[in-house]
Amino acid sequence: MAAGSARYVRYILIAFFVLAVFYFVSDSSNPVRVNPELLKPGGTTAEQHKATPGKDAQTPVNPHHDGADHTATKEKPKTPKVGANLDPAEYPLAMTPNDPGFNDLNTGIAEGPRVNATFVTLARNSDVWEIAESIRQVEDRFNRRYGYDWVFLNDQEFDETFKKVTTSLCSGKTHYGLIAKEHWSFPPHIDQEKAKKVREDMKERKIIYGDSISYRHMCRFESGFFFRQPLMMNYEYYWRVEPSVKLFCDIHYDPFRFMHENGKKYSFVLSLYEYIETIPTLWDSVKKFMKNHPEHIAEDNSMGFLSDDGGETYNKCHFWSNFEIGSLEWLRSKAYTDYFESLDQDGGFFYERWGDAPVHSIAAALMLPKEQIHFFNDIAYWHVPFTHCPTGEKLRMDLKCHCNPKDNFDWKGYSCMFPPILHFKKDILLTC
Ligand SMILES: Nc1nc2c(ncn2[C@@H]2O[C@H](COP(=O)(O)OP(=O)(O)OP(=O)(O)O)[C@@H](O)[C@H]2O)c(=O)[nH]1
Ligand SMILES: [Mg+2]
Repeated sequence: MAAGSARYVRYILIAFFVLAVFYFVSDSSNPVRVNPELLKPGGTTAEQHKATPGKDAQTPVNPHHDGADHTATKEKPKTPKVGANLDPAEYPLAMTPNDPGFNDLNTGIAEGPRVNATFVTLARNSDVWEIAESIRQVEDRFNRRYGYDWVFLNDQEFDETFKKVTTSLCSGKTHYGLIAKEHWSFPPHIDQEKAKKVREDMKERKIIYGDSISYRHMCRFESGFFFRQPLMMNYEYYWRVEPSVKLFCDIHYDPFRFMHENGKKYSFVLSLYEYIETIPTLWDSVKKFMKNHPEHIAEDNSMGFLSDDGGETYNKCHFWSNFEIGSLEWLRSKAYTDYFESLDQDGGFFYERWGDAPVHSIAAALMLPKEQIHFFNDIAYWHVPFTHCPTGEKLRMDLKCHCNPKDNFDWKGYSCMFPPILHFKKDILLTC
């Protein structure tokens, strides 16, 4: 009996021993329990990006951080210093490879001041996968280091899929706004019969979007209302992003800061001629506005970009507004809102098919001094069917661009870059 118990005790001890060995072996075979990204100095995850304050907060720099790699000693990662109140002079913009910080693309969140700015997208729920592509491009090439917010606007409620997909892709906070009916409908002064006849006629003449009511609401909304949506009232600058656009080069500096610190109010990457069938009387309306409001016309304006005969006729040149970085405060100014009200009263959004691109461009060219309009040569961009790709090889290599310079639209026949180069000579040649 005693010998039998001893044998049981031996079995139990052996079982304990085997279990202990098994536990230690399995534990040491999987030593990486921490996301390695988190061990890198300044390493980021989507969650960390979200936690990063976009504009107001100021977080202290780790006083022990000396720039060395402490991964091996598992020193806590440095907390990036970000905030609206930081001195821009201490964080110069990395505009060229010689500037400090140019090579910091993979060291996590960019330190320095932030501007009160947001991305903004008007979209339908059905645009979700196309806007997902655009967001991914913008985040990969720029915003993953900055965490700027993103505002989505729609004339219908956004659905859960749209919100879930876009929020998962954006590094900053996301906001979803429903557009008020009066900003997406016919104003009372529009004669419905007349507007209907125009649509039927344009359909027959096969004018693109000529028979569409929603396209007209979209153009009027982008011309006169997006910047006064309640969500947009929280910001001073915007960057417009449309579904299915591409960015081809890394952006090493903060374009919002560039705009703010250089007093720029409007910017573009592509300019071209408008389809005249869509705006036959737009210039007459503009001339009426200029006559009624000479006080809003800038002295050093860009009439030479819009007209080849001193303002008598419009040459159809405009900045392509599916890409814009601009000042919301300028769009909310009395000058711009007087301009929009005047055009809106004339009814061309519905009696013709005025696009927001010529509407914004004419306003910028007439009401802003030349030096407040900027051409971002280094932001390489595609919206079907046109590409802006910097032609300078060194710039493309420095910015790791993946566009073919032969696709660059700037010098092609339908582009308006030739007049702006002449007209904005001083600005463009010095800044690109
Ligand atoms: N919510 C909403 N958004 C719209 C509607 N129509 C267009 N949009 C958005 O308005 C912007 C411009 O519309 P697009 O259809 O891209 O117009 P476009 O750029 O002139 O034409 P494309 O060459 O087709 O891109 C895009 O961001 C669209 O997602 C609409 O009826 N409702
Ligand atoms: Mg588009």
